[in-house]
Amino acid sequence: MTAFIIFICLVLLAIVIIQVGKVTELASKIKGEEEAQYQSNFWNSNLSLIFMVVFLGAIFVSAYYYKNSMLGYGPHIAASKHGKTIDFLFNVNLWFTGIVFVLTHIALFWFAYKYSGKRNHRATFISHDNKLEIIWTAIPAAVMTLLVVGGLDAWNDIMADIKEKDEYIEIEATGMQFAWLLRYPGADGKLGTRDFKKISSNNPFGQDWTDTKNLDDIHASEIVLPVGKKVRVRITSRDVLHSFFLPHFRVKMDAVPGMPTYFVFTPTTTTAEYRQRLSRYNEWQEPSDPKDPESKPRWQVFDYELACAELCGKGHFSMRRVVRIVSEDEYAQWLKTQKSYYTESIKGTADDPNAGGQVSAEELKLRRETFLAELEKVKTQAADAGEKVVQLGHIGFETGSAKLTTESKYQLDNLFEYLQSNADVKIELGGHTDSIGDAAVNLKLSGERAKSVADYLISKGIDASRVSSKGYGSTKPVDSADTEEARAKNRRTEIKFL
Ligand SMILES: [Cu+2]
Repeated sequence: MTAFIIFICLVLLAIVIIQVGKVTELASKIKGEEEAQYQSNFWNSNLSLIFMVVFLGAIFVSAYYYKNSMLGYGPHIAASKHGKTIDFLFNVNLWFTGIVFVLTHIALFWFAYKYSGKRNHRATFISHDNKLEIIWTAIPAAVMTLLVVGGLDAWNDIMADIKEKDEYIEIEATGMQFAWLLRYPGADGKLGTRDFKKISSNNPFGQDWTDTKNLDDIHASEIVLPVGKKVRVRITSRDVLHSFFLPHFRVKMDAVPGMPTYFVFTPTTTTAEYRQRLSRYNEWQEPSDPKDPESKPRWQVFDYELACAELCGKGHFSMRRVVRIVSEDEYAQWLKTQKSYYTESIKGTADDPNAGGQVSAEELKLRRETFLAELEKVKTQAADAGEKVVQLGHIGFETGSAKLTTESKYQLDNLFEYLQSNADVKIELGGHTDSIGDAAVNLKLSGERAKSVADYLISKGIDASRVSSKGYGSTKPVDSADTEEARAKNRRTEIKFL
């Protein structure tokens, strides 16, 4: 029994010895791992400090490197009045967030370095600190308020509509898949009314041709604007959402079907000035066509552009339009070369509800001025210069009849007015036809037509003794050629001073 107990004791002793060895081994193992942990903490904290320097450095270097490609920097300063405000606000925000960004990143990596796990270091624990809470709530709140109030103020300024006394140009941009349709108001300065039901291939805006404001409206293929003048763009859409975007002017406004929007801005830099500005930068000296080193440098072919900033479909990219900012003189000249869409494409066609009976106020004014000047010139010409004859244009008769068309009354009223204020003038109205048809019939019709003109004037109150009429038929052609053009010239009514 004693031998058995001794044996058990020896076994237990052996177990204890083994266990103690194991524990020692384990303890030393743990000790080494901790050492390894501290070692790794040391490397991580130091490397993160290096990372911070490289990271922040790269941010500053890349910002500096690309500064000439960013709107608002280098050559890309805003080309509109409010654009400068927007750029300023962007910069203020960039500075505030930039400073915070840099400081928080420095703090983040510095803390990781400074408080990395080290031997004999213990973490402390802060449960709550009122002062700290107040500081980090109050400072961001104050900064945010400053930014928001400043931004709101600028926003109200930028989005304000035209005021009553303002002098401005109003143009219209209509987005469609896939183009911008551009409309100018013409000489009267007013855009005519539209009705979507009237939209057709001949009438892309759906203009109402019975509205005289529409008659001088211009359809333009590019935006041309004078520098320094306030512009109001009326923005609409014909189909889906588009967005009217002039990046260089910091103008962006959605074009919403059924809901016209607008944007008011004042361009401050002409295209030529902007190109000049770009020419001072090396990257703008590169050839405009990368495949052709002989092509013009990029700055010379630069143009402001209108884009669509809404992904509106497959052909979205093709909505680009060129925008040209020019001097006031150049603008006036360009405007003169633009033709009224009504006069060019609608007048006299089946789409014209006026059938020539309605003429825009501007055109009437022009007709009147030219006509009165012509009358005055011929009246005062030297007696030996031959017969004093003026063509009475812009009047017409219904086919085969002596009945005057509605449109005729405008020019007849001008003549009436002239006779009224020149009491010494006596005239003969001569009717002329072309040589087509029976000569006797032509003679009779020309006489009747001249008479109906005379009758009109007499009915308005001109003394019958001052206005006579005579039909010449085809006996006095002004052009004897056998062409339709010549015949059209020969069909005429003349005013002869007696
Ligand atoms: Cu679009």
